[in-house]
Amino acid sequence: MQPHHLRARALCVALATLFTTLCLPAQADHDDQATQSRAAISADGAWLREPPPGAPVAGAFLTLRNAGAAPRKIVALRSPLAAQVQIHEMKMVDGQMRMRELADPTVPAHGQLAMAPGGTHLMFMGLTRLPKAGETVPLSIRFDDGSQLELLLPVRADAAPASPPDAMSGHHHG
Ligand SMILES: [Cu+2]
Repeated sequence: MQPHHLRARALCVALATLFTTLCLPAQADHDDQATQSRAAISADGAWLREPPPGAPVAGAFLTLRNAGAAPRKIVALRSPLAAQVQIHEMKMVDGQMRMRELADPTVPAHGQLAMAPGGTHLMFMGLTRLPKAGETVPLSIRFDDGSQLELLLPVRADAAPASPPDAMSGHHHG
């Protein structure tokens, strides 16, 4: 009898997960925040900086929080807006702020991975078109446990550059 019980419980969990997944998009329409699936990871404060005309890249920012007891590694980032999406970190090299791809981006257990202007950020590279302030851009983040986060990033103009000259405008890659 024991295996039977276990199976029934597993089904319950599966249905609960499905229900949550089905419910969330409606909510997302209201607050244009993250739509998330079964991951223990959630995202907030997500936005994409409206790039200047002709820019090949756009920066985006968000905070990923991990409610789980295991660290979650990001294994893939995808958006219809860009040929490639990477996570970059800022490093001071020879007195110059440079950015480079973050190796093994991970959201620590019961911790967070914060991305904000001037620091670690998402870089949309090879833009397929120029996003405009007011629209939203889809981004999907896949983790090493197979879970996936589907986000809609509002595009915002960078109203007040906090620290001119903004390190982001340099865009030194490599
Ligand atoms: Cu970058």
